[in-house]
Amino acid sequence: MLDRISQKFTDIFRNISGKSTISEKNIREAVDEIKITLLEADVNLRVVRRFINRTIEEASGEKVLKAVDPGQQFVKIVYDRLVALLGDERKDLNLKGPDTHSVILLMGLQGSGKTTTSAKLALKLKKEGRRPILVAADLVRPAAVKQLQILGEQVGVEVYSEESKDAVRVVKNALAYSKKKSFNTIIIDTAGRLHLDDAMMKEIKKISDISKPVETLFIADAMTGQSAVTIAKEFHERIGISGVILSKFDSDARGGAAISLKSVTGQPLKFIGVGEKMEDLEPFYPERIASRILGMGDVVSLVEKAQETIETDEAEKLQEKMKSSTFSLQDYLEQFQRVRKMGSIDAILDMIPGAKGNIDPSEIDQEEMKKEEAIILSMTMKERYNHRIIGPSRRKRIARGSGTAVFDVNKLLKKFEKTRLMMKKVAKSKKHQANLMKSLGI
Ligand SMILES: Nc1nc2c(ncn2[C@@H]2O[C@H](COP(=O)(O)OP(=O)(O)OP(=O)(O)O)[C@@H](O)[C@H]2O)c(=O)[nH]1
Ligand SMILES: [Mg+2]
Repeated sequence: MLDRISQKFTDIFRNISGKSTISEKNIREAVDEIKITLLEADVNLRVVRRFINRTIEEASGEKVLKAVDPGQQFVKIVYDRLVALLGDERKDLNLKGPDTHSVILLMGLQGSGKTTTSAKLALKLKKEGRRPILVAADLVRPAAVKQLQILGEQVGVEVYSEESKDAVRVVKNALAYSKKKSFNTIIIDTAGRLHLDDAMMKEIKKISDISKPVETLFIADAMTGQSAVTIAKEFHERIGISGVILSKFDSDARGGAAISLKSVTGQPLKFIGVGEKMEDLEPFYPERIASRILGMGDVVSLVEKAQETIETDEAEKLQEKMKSSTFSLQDYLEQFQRVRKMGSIDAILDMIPGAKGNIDPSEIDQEEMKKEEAIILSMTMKERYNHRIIGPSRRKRIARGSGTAVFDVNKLLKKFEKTRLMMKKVAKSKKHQANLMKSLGI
């Protein structure tokens, strides 16, 4: 996924970071390379131009903070611009409440992944507690209805179908049926064509008029790059789409469609298809994709989030504590609480470059964290600040107070001691953020 483009960006960034100062010329050179990279990735030309101009503007005007590595500053500018291009914030489906009907209409060219995505969406929404039904409104391709029925069965969602050639009528009947059977989410799979044609547009327009979808989603095949983008735009102009799902993103090394879609159509990317299995549908997060494209993990947002949650002087104090070995169980507890503020463990692991391979998420047991937190909360302040006083009888009391066993208390104290030692080392060597996180046991 995005291998080729992220490799190029990694090379460009390696070049520019590592420089202690950057000149206009360095920026020009890096920007030129970025331009070539984006064009090679099949990003829309106008999008590239705008992106490059804004980047130059910001990079030249930017007051590079003394404390911050200028190369990093440049990377941050490129990252921020890319996030903006990808749509800034995550946009979820706009569905109505469970007591009313929400229609989701899927459209796109032949083979773009409409049928597969319909079933994936049905599964996702079912898991979220909605009552979805799939409607087979592709009556053009002979095996289309059967395909949807098979997928529907696989995800355990009913499929509405009729022996008919009139897709508009099928949809009308499906709506009545759904109301009667109290399905609240109606997902309509429509026919694709090899090219845009009037008959297809007219049919979809009619289906849209009678079903009044809350979401009209264009399924764009990531592999087709710019042509997917041009066609999405056409669909938006003629029918009006509310969002895009980018399918086959798992096979996309270039990322051109992902980068251009939002800015060319004006409509957000809502999901990405990342495989052929029914579970292979992921929410589209502009920040995560930007980081993947730039080949840097979510490191920028990790740093930002860390800054948000840890006040600067607090962070300094923590560093001091780590170095001087005064890091206490109370600090350890506060780390847990901070981690929680930063989001889930999985989200944090996603952000740390290299962590995915090196840290096994299953080792980071959220239940374990809760347990450890309960244990520390059962200690007195004196114990939290000086863990050495926690002898056998205190351990027994703490275990009782936290609803755990003495074994758990012992385990936590051992882990804490080990963490302290590692932190001391890390703080001294000012190693990578990932190491720090690792030593914190997260
Ligand atoms: N790797 C990968 N394959 C996908 C993805 N989405 C769909 N496919 C595959 O793409 C092919 C076409 O998918 P369909 O869902 O049949 O596409 P469609 O748009 O309904 O096609 P028509 O109904 O013929 O217009 C199938 O082989 C799918 O398994 C995806 O996200 N990743
Ligand atoms: Mg289909």
